Amino acid sequence: MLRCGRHTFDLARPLVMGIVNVTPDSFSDGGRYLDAARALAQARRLRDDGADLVDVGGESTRPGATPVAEADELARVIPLVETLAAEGVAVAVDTRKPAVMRAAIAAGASMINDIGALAAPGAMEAVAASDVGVCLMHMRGEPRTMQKAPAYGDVVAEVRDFLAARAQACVAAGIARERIAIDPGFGFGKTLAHNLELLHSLGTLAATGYPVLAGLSRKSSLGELTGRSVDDRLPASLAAALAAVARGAAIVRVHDVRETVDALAVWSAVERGAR
Ligand code: 7PJ
Repeated sequence: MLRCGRHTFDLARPLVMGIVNVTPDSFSDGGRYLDAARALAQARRLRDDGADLVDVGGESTRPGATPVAEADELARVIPLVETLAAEGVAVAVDTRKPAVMRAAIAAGASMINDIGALAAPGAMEAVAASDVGVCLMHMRGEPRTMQKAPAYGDVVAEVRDFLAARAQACVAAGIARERIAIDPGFGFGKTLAHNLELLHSLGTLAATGYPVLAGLSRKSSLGELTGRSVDDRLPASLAAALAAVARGAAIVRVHDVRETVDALAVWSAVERGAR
């Protein structure tokens, strides 16, 4: 089970988290409203397509991205969380900022998805003071510079030990084990070789006992493997999602929810050996 506020998920079948980015349209004064309306429509579509969780993010964390101001992130994310939560959607909020976490939880969010694994001062306390779920992700460095020659001794052991330690710190801070998921953070300070080692050995992370979330959708590693541009990585993303689930991932974070749900329906039926 994974407990996320008023939503409790049975992990007997893999969960799908759909991605909604609330990104600014800077060349228009009406940008903020239009962006919000577009993000809401996208979130509803992902829900209708079968997403178990919708992940809302107001800060770009792609390699090379620069940080966003707290007020901007709040303005982008919170109205969307309020609307979706009121519609009964399980909303995850992708943020590293404690103030955004607190506002998101007050607005009805069910999960905090932190690429910084609650490292910011006050972040762990913000989650502990609530009953929402949390995804702890591993990242080496910072988005602006993280792809500049990341190096590890044993990437799988280092990522596992980091995540296990962060999860343990969360439990010590009063966050129940059933509220915690862990994520190796594909592409966050990792080369293609690192990502492949981590994906191949995802079972080592799953052996910690925490549900593992895998985010590979459209990522550049898939581009490196296939030679395809970001708009042309759906087949690669589906293969990556199935490979992750086959190695023990409990949750896949994807852009293409409808296609992923279909792929998982077939994969799961074969696993069961029955309809
Ligand atoms: C991830 C994420 C991921 C989690 C992003 C992108 C980059 N959160 N946020 N795991 N990736 N938990 O989607 O390409 O892999 S932003």
